[in-house]
Amino acid sequence: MIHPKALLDLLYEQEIEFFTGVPDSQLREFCDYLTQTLGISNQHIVAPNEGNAVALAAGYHLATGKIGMVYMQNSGLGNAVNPMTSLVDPKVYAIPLVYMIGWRGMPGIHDEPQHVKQGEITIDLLNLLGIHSILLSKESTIEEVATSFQQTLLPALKEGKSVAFVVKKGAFESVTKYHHKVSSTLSRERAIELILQNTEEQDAIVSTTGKISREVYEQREFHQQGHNKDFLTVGAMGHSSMIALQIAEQKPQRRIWSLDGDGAMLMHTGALALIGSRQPSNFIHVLLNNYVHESVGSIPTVAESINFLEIAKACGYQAVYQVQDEATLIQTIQHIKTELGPILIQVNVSNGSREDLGRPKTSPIQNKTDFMQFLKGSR
Ligand SMILES: Cc1ncc(C[n+]2csc(CCOP(=O)(O)OP(=O)(O)O)c2C)c(N)n1
Repeated sequence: MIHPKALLDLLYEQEIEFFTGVPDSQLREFCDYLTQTLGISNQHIVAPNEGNAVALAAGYHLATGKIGMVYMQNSGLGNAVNPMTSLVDPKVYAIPLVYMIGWRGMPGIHDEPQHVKQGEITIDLLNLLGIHSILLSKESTIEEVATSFQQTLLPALKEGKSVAFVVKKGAFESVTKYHHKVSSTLSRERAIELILQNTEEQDAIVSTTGKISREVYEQREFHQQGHNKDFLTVGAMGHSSMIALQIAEQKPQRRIWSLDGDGAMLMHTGALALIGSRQPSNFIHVLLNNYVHESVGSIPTVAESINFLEIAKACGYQAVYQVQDEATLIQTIQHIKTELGPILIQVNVSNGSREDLGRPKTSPIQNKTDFMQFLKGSR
């Protein structure tokens, strides 16, 4: 195992002192240590998406001549491939970067369905991208990592190529957990429970990636309601509101609830502009805002420094609401029953979740089949 400090020291020796990315649970110790040591600063920026992080590190290099590090879960490679191939690649600007990539869905290790394909192709994809990588695992020592870094990664960086640390589960020693304080006392799961219990028979739910979808699933189990009204966007972070938008347009007689997180909404904020421009009157966007990427730790998003309500209004949403207690949430849900969308309800929720939160037991295909059957019922 490697202590995050030892790895950071190794990077500092090479003057790698700029860090940006989107957090991952498999990189939790590293991200926590980084945030504790550097805060959110001009040395450490949490990017809206992984492609943005690559571009930030490219800008850093242009301005300083130095190399930056981009951290991400391997699912973020999808967001990053475009700037990796058409910006920093040696065939374009040859801007060297060091990636740190959490390897979910590693073949041979059980993981959730959304990680399986990406896990299978991660190493091949890095090879295709021409990125030299070294594996960090439970068995790794910092001495070995330092040697491989010197022997294989450093020469590639000097040629303008990018390199990667690919991180298996348990590679990092534990550190003090970073916790970002949020003032709300309403839990995200309770807010989800209240929403699900106050929707109408024909309403459909599309929930975002991470614990929001897990909590939707658990609340349906708890209330013995079945899962056919909910589409759980288990992967494709940041895209669930677009799934919801098209369902709303194709099923105008139903109300469609898009349950989003602040991290997900920031990842692809252009979605708000499209929702506003399409004007679906049956679309209710719920932002469960805890100001952090809670599903993978407690690293903050930039949600605290922006106003989602104003953004939604400017994009053309018909009405926007902000709530932070149970009574107001219920009142708002009742109130909007006669209102036309698109509507945004920002629910300020606390930062945290149940230790024993489960994972969906139905497969994604089963979820899709049941949900489509439910939607068939009426327009
Ligand atoms: C493209 C991509 N990057 C990163 C992840 C890892 N990931 C899963 S959930 C999550 C955090 C989501 O944060 P937010 O939308 O604010 O919801 P919260 O967990 O705080 O409720 C992250 C970073 C992912 N699944 N996909």
